[in-house]
Amino acid sequence: MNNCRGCGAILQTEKIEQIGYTKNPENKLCERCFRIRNYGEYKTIVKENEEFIQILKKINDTKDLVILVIDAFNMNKDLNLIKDNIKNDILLVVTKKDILPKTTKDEKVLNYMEKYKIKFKDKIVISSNKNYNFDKLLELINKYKKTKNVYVIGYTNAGKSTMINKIIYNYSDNTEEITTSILPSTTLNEIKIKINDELNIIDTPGLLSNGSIYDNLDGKELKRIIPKKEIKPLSYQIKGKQYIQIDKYALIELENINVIIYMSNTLNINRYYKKIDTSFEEQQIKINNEDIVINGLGFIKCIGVSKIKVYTQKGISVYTRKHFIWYNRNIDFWGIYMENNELLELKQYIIQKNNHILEQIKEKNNIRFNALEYKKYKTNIPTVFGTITFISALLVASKTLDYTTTKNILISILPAITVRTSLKKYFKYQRNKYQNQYPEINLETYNVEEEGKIITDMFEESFRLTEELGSINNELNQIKNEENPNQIKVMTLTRKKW
Ligand SMILES: Nc1nc2c(ncn2[C@@H]2O[C@H](COP(=O)(O)OP(=O)(O)OP(=O)(O)O)[C@@H](O)[C@H]2O)c(=O)[nH]1
Ligand SMILES: [Mg+2]
Repeated sequence: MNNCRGCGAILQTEKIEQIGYTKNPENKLCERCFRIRNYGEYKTIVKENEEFIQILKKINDTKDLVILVIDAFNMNKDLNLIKDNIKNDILLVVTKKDILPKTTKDEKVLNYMEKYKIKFKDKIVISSNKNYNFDKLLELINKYKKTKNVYVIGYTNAGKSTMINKIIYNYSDNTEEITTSILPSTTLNEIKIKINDELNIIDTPGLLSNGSIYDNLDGKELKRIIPKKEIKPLSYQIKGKQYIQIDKYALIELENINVIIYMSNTLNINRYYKKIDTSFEEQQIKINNEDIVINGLGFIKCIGVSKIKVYTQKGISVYTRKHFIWYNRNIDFWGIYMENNELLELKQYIIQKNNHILEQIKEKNNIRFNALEYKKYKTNIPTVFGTITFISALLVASKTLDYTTTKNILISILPAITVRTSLKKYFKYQRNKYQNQYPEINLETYNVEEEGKIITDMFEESFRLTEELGSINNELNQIKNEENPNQIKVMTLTRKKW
């Protein structure tokens, strides 16, 4: 009997419920692959890691190059199973880059992989969906392969088969296609694909991750949990005790900490100020500027030191790791405060970079935003707070409003007023400055009515600016960790506040 060309299972005509079943032994695909491809119907298969370990051992007996595929969004806690069983040369491929925020740099992602303590021949970041970096990938495969055969291994759902399909499509006359799907254990056995006379790529079934949320879910739910495109992170500043409910999958109890949630944007994520009842199992975690990973669901970047309670279904693995993403798009403004001489060089670099961006902005003959200059015009928060408190006190005293309403109004308008007042001051300064530089444009025509629009423009520019400066921010954060943690403060205001 032949193997199914979609999943590798041995074709059989006897047992409908078992893998590899097909009505007609002449078929190239089993019934399950046919249904996944033509009707998007998923059938879960329960596999054991033991089978996979046998495959690893077999690979270990060869000299063949191994490509280890890791899902950038759903990385593993460790890779001990692979480390213990494979001594071949390994090329590391981190895939699904398209899901990470655009500002995430490949280099940073690859450096992060050092934590696995495996000596890779080389490392590369790709995206099969965006066909990103495949020429380079093929170059590396050709450079490091010792024989014609190259094995592709990794955890289930990492994107191994999708990557191989892209290689076939890009570089081969072969028209075969391996079955891929959102369900774990899509590939069931080895599948050898001839790319050209010099190269065969061998797909393998994926390892199962312990305690993954994937295990308990059907195809429909997996589609909601697994992000398909760039995730837009959600930021929360938690004051006191608050609760964040992540759809029906998790509840998190937080206290005095800032968090940024990196999860699929199709999930319903809500913040509550009162305790929510849950039948889920509690896990307590001490956090010191780390990520919390909920296996399969995503991760939460925690900025601060605190104790956190995570409630999930029994058996789901929840653990901490060092921050994976240093910068998120939701940050509107940030100011850098540096005192130390050792950081002067870096400061120079920022100013240069900033000037370069300013040059580009000037080219457009427009009033735009400069984060470093804006810093000088930032309104002092205590001043605004004091003013508003005074007005509120008057309102409460004159019985116009009650205390709670006043407090809520205060909290909701304070950040907006602070930023707006600062922007107005900054805007005025910019107008004068640019009027001198560009006498031919009559900046006075930007009157009060238009100011709103211009401020919006400035925000747009500031998003781009912060994105550019985000990469510098990475470096700053690293220096901050290694040197003195108090030397740099990063001030953030989130877009949501507006
Ligand atoms: N966004 C995004 N999704 C991807 C990418 N590559 C694969 N996927 C998706 O990830 C899921 C799993 O892909 P597969 O190629 O079947 O994964 P696999 O590693 O072969 O999984 P098993 O065969 O179960 O071991 C599918 O829903 C793919 O569409 C990518 O580059 N970007
Ligand atoms: Mg597969």
